[in-house]
Amino acid sequence: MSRTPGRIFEGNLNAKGLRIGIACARFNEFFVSKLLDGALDAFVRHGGDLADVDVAWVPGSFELPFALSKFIARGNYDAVIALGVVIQGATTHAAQINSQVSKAIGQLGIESGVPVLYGLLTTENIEQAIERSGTKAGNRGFDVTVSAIEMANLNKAMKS
Ligand code: INI
Repeated sequence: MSRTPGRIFEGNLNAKGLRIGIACARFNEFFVSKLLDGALDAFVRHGGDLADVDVAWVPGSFELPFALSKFIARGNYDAVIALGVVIQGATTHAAQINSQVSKAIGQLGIESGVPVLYGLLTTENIEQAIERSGTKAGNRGFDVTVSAIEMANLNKAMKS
């Protein structure tokens, strides 16, 4: 017996008319600026208008949830994205930032009703950061922006 579901909700990858806010951590800016380049490239290549992207810079990844919540409070974004790079050092500092920030970002996404996307690189070393910010493992900023476009459109679809 074949089963037919009711409605199936999906977000398309068309960024035309979407507005997004991108929070960027200045710590490890060398890599974060590459992630931002990738994010803007993805948005434009999917039909978005650069003028519809706002960017907020914060000192480090720990401050990303604050900027995301400010974007959300402005009320005019279809999705918001966090970009940061946390590289493990000799202490547990990076692990503490990662756990705090991933929890806070996840919580914002659940509570706000606005899609919140996690575009942080959490790497063991600089080489892994290089690989994921525009070289052999792609560009995490590009990938997370495609997901943001999909989630923004899914959110619109699920409202009707
Ligand atoms: N912030 C990062 O974005 N990446 C890091 O690797 C990092 N490390 O390793 O220290 C980092 N620290 C700064 C932190 O995010 C805050 O800006 C700072 O603690 C002030 O609150």
